[in-house]
Amino acid sequence: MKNGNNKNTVIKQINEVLNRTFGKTIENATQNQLYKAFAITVKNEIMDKWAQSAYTTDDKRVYYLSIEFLMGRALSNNILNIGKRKDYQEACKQLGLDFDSIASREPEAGLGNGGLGRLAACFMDSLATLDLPAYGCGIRYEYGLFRQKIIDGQQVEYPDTWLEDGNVWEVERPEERVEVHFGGHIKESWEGDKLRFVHSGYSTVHAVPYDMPIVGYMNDRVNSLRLWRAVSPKRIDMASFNRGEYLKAVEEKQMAEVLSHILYPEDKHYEGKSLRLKQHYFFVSATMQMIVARFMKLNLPLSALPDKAVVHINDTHPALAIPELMRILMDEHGLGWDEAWDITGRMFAYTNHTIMAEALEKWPEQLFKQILPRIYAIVKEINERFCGMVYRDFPEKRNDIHKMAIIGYGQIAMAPLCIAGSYSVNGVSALHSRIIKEETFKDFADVFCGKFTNVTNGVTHRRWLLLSNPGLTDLITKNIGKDWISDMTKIKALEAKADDPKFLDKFDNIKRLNKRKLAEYIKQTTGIVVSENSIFDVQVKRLHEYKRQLLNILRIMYDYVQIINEPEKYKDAIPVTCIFGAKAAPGYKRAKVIIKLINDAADLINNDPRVMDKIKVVFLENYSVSLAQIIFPASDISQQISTASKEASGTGNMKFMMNGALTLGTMDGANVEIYESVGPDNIYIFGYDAETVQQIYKTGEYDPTVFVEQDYTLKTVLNMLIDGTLNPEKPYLFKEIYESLLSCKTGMSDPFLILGDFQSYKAAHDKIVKDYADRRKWNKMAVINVANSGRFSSDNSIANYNKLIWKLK
Ligand code: 26W
Repeated sequence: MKNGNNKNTVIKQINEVLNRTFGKTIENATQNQLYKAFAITVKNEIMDKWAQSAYTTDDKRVYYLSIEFLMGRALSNNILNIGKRKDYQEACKQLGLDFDSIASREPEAGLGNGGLGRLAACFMDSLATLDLPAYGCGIRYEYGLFRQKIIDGQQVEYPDTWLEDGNVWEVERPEERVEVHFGGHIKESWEGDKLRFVHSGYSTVHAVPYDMPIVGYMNDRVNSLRLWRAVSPKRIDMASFNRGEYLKAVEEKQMAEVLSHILYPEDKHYEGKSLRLKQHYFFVSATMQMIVARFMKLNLPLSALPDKAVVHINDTHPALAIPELMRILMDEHGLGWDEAWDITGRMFAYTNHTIMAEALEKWPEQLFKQILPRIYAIVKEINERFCGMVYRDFPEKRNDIHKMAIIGYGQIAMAPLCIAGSYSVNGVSALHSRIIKEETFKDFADVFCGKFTNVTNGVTHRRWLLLSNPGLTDLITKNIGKDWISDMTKIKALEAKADDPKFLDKFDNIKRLNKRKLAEYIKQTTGIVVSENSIFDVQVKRLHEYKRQLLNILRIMYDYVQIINEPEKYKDAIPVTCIFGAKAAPGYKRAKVIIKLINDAADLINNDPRVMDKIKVVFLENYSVSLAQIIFPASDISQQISTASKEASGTGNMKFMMNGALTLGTMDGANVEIYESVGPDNIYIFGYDAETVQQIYKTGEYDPTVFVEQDYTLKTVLNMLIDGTLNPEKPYLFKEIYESLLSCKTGMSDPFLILGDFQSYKAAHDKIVKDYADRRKWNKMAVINVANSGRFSSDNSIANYNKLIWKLK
């Protein structure tokens, strides 16, 4: 069919949907109705393929279990993946509609905190595109990650009511509902020669699945993201109601349904809360029941289950899937322990996403026992057998068993459970995988040496390049053909253009247009006017001390002091726009103070005429997937400045690289692999490496005061934190930050080593700004980055997972 026809078909379909659903026409529909009509039209187009993919094959599948899926908006992405972008755009043009504005009506599915949740979303996209049978399984939170506003420089949280106006994409499947049991007691009884466990006195929650389509790129596969909602089996309690106790009448119902109400906004800080534990068990129990029930329909012996299903555990949050499968196999299907453990041990693979001690999940034993009595008994048995095995088979490790035990000191540790119960354990970058194998989980690696492996993270270039940066996408295709889109390794061919001046000018122009768009957004949302000729220097990610936004803002303040001290020297300098975006966990006080500091410094610097507009500092509120899609294409510098060894991988670094921003970073996480890919001339590396950091931690040899004594300007900058310059009304606000940076004598020195890395960071930043002046050279470096970003496509990561771990057809 010719394009014109396709366009007309789209118009006709949309009109029909508008008419049937809302009794409206394109002329009199609201923007919201238009969005829904577009979404329904697209959904109708994929329904056939969805039905085919979901129910027609018996092939082995991967179930990707994750407590978070940070999906972002679906409309444009789905249109892109079914290959109808042009048709929809042209239809809009003919109708005089602004497609982007209609698409922006879609409430964003923000069911995740950051890296881990967004990775799960990119992986879903790649699984479908690589035509692999996969299910994403998680929780249908009624409220996603909070919306952030900045009021008086401070973060204020608002609820994310993404489902308020319905969700066009989801399909509720009440007929596939399962029961999940909490609390109660376990009684053992003998049935012939079999010991049986009878669970009674429990309370029941219904898990109702809601499926969302995951559309593969230009193929026939549509996988499902299955999100479970908690529903109480009880209606209101009429006995209480009749007594006039109205609150009590609904209490039990509400207690059950609260399980899928909110996403915990803590990123890397684990707290042993009972609601969270219930959330974990809720969705893994529902998922494992579903997997076994589907398998039973195949009429195969249970020992063949691992040939039909592999369960991937995204960090330890879904760890209880392991004992839950044991429970189902033993208590519901009558298998003995050894047989059940053999099946279980062949079904699970676990990815670790962080080595931060405070993020490693441990549940209080008493709480666990009370909420999940049967699962507790199973975990206890797993632990005893595991410790017994180490004792017997690894005599040289007998003294280390207490460090490896799943249960100890009144707590139940999830990482050891995952390692013991999975056939594969991986980290998310080469460096991180080495650290977990050689340090964090060294004892386990000694016992299970073959289990440990690496799969470096990746991001979907469909969302992060094709969708976000159509200008660059077209330029690439015009120059190297379109094959790179389906095989991202082929983007390497772009390197041949890195010396072509005409090409570089076009590349530069695209960046400029993207910067203009972001500049408009900045002006609209913050009122700050920034120049598209300035360097867009960006740090967007969760706010965490180890990610060191503090290092960035201190360096900005340092530049500020230099400019006002020596205006002559800087009058011709290229202006820099420093852009931040970051949410802080609501209970993370220090992170919130850092947000306040960035905003107070921004106020000071942006409004000081002596700065001559050489620096602008912008904090964009509510950093989210959709905002990220505007930011990456417009960035020149990608700040990836974590204390080496702390960032497991990072994935923002890859999105920046794909869009031609140069990395200013430490040798941490995937930065190391970016460095290897682009070579030392096309990246800016500074600071202590992971080994040095570990060495400092071991010896305790770190004295930050030395760095300050050597540098008068740095002293001035630090004093600004306590002398009221930043906030005359509340001069004490940043005192704790000041003290944390300098403390050393007390043995409480700054574990993030900010002042230790300061000088080399500042030097690297000065160099990067200087290099920007030579635009040909700069653009050449940027193009080399784009050309080498192929290995960081999540298609590559998923291909590796499949080759090394899942082995699906
Ligand atoms: C229970 C508290 C909690 C919550 C979230 C603990 C741990 C997490 C996540 C594992 C944190 C996370 O998002 N980690 C990030 O995972 C990304 C994807 O692999 C990596 O790129 C980031 O480096 C890592 O910080």
